[in-house]
Order: sequence, then C-alpha cells, then structure tokens
Amino acid sequence: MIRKILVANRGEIAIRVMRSCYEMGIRSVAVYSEADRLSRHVLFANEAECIGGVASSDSYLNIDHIIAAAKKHNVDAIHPGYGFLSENAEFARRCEAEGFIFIGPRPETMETMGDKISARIKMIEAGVPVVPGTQKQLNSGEEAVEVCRQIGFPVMIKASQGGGGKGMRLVEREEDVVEMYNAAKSEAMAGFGDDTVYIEKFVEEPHHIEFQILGDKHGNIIHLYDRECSVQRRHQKVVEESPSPFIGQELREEMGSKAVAAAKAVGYVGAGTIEFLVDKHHKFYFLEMNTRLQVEHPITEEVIGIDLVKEQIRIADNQPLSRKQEEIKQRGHAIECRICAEDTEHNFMPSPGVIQQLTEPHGIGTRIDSYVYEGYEIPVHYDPMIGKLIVWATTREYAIERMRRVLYEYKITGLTTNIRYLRRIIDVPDFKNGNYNTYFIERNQERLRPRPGFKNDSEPMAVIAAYIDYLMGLEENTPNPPTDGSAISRWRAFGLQKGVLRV
Ligand code: MV4
Repeated sequence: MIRKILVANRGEIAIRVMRSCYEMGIRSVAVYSEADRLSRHVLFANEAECIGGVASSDSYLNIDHIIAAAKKHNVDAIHPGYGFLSENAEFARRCEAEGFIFIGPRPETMETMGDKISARIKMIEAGVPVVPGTQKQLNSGEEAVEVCRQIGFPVMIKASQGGGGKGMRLVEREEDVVEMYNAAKSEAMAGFGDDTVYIEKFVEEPHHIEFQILGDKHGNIIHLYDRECSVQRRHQKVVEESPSPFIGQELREEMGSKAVAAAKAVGYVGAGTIEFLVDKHHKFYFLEMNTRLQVEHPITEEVIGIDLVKEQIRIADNQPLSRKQEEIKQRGHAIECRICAEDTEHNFMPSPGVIQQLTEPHGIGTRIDSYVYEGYEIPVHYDPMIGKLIVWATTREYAIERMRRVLYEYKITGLTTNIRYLRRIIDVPDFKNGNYNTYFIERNQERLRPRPGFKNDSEPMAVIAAYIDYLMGLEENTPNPPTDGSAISRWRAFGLQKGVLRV
C-alpha cells in the first residue's frame, strides 16, 4: 500500500503529482531548495523538507539529500517528475535499495533506452523501424568517413548518451565528416562524460510524433495514442497537440502497435513515451524513448480521459492497468502551450522577475497546470517555464479557437513572457491548416515577429479593433494611446457594437 509519496521535483509538475495524490488519499511530501521556500509546491504538499542550496546539484539532483528527506518523512514511494533525476538509473536503484518504491521504470530499462546504440539494437530485434544507420560505435574519423559513404549524405552524427539535440551534428559533405565527428565527440564528452557516437541517415522534413505508453508489473502494455510535437525551437517544445493533424487513422494504429512492441522489447513498467520521426512520405522511424512522465502529458490525459499520474502510482503499487487497449479511444482534440518567463524579442532570454498582477484563464475546456501566484518571484536558477495552458474541444478547429481565447484571457504583469508569441503561433496559416513539421518556427520567423505599429494600417475597423485590444491589455503596441477613462469606455462600446471585440 502506498500511503505517502515524496515528490522529488519542483514547480508545476510537483503540484501536478500532488493533485493526484490528494485524489487517491495519499499524503504528499514536497522537497525544496533554499531558492524555493516560497514556491507554491511547498505550500501545496502535506509535508515539506528543505534539501539544500539553490544549486540543483545541492538539492533536486542530490540523491543523498532526497533519500534523507524520504527517511525522515517515512514515505513509501518517490515520484521523480520530469527532468532532474527522473531518468537517472542510479537514483532509481538507490530508492529501491533504501526500501522506497521508485515511481518509474526499472533502472535497467532506463539504461538500455538511455543508451541510443543499445536502444536501436533492441528496436531492430523487436521489428520496430529505426532510422537507417549503424548500431556500432565509431572509433576513428576514417571509420566515420567510411560509414557515411555507405549510408549516403546527408547524415547525422549523434552521441549515444545524447538526446534532445546535444552532441548531434548534421553532415552534408564528405569533407566535413572528420571535423563534425570530432566536434560531436567532444560535445558528448563534455555533456555526458561519454564520447561514444554513431551515425544515422538524416531524415528530411521530419515530424516529431510521439506515443504515450503504459506498462504494468503483470506484463500488460498499452499505448494511449499520439502527440504532435513538431512546434519546437532549439529542441524545446513550444506547442503540442493531440491527435497529430499529420497522420491518418491507419498509420496511427500501425505506429501505436510498433510503440507497444518497442515497450515490450524492454519489459517496460510505468508511463513512457516512444518518439518517432515521420518523414514527408509518412514513413516513420523510432527516434528515442523517454522513460518518464513528460511535460506534455496533459494533452493525452484530455483526449484519452485518463489520469497518467494515478496510473503511474497504481502500477508502482502492483495493480494492473485500469484499461485494456480496446477501451482506449481518442476523443476530441487537445492543445498545450508552454508559458515561459522569457523575452521572445531578445533571443528568448530567460526573464525572471516578480509577478505583479496575474489573471489565469478559466472556463469550458480550459486546464492550467501552473505554480505561480501574485507576488511570487520566478527564481533565476531553474527552468523558466511557469506553467502550461491546455485546452480541449471536440474538434481541432474549436480547440484552436479556444486556445486563442485562453491566451487572450491570460494576463500577467511584472515580467516578460512568451504569451504574445504563442498567440502569433496559433494564428500562422500553416499551423491553422495543420501543415507543419519540425521546421515550422524557423520557416515562419517573419510571421512570428510582433506586428509593427498600426500607424500604417489603412483599414479603419482594424485600427479601432487594435485600439480596443490595446486598451484592454489584449494586444501589444499602438501609437498614442488615449489615456482618459472615458475614451476607453467609448472605444469599448464601439467595438462591442461593431462586433470587432471578440473577448
Ligand atoms: C534526427 C533528425 C533527422 N534525422 N535524426 C533532434 C533532437 C534529437 N532527439 C534528435 N533530433 C533529430 N534527429 C535523424 N536521423 C532531426 C532531428 C531534429 C528534430 C527532431 C525532433 C524535433 C525537432 C527537431 C529539430 C531539429 C532536428
């Protein structure tokens, strides 16, 4: 029986996990660094323990400190959230050795999937399509040239311990191979302490589509369908949606069964994600497996109608999966936007600060997984993500409309966020049409820049609408904004009467 869980994480995901604990009648224990004394997750838990200084290595990444807190609070299990120690096999082993249930897969699974070469070997054995390439590590620049010639350019040199884009090089010409090989190797050594690299054919114009899977300790494995995650910037996801607008039902079912085969090949236990690259001809390839709960898990929860954290806890508690594959159906459409304290006009620099006014959106089909409040200072030491907006609607079109409404309803002052950038993303025609791949942000940079002032706008109604939006704090810049209250109410009334005021 799991009666008490320590959540070895911070911010929105710590709260997300605790919410499921509350619903299951399980007590929760927060851990926090000295920078996080006032973080919402600390106040949200039943019990809390400071585990060290601001540096992650002294707190959220410090295994000894977390184990000590788990002993002191006499917990039954530890949930790692995402990031930090969530994919650390040593941490999972230590939890079990100290008598705590680690809410996640077995440590051997994390090691097999954490090593991209061994993951590729497993997938090939299981009949899961992988990107053409090698399963052996490269031992010299000459060998790299040889292998590249066999595979054919363009190729990617990747770190075996990599993932998320680190230690990865695109090579288009034979004369660049040795240089790129050395660069990938030293980046891998610096990033992972292991300079093993291998080579894959470069998949052009790829989509990043991933499948959620669940496995219990009785050998049952199911998939919970797909998430389209191609709206990325420098390997950071920005907007995710489910189902993917790119794949049809037949391909979706085929990818789902390959995702289950992939998880079965490693005897997967817990919640995990199989990432695929899908090319423009709808050919799909296993990319990597994430052996944790992911940031974007809520869109699957909304479309499938399942609480993934509850399932994780049930699995850890030796219970069988609550549903069979035939009972899993996608219903409607969900979109998630990641809200970050960053300045999109200055190279997406983190821009932490004190939140002055905050009005979070509510209403039909709206979910917000967040952890901030008025007066809270976003610490500079951790991820700048302050929360996630998730909408659900019956169709993709309605979900986009709803996301637009929700993004306009979200009001935050005191710091710079990416909310306006997100509003522009969902208005890009290629996004609206579902016609996008991993190059979306790069190729729509012009459209994603803030609109210039409305001075030159010759359409009177648009000018008026822009003024109204501006005055209500809904849009960015407009010239010479009137400052007296009477002007505001006149514009507003006019806007409502003409139907140009949408929210
Ligand atoms: C690739 C690829 C094309 N071909 N591998 C990027 C992150 C890392 N997890 C793997 N990545 C890629 N691997 C081959 N053989 C293109 C990417 C890639 C990418 C993948 C998913 C989402 C966004 C991306 C952006 C640039 C490159």
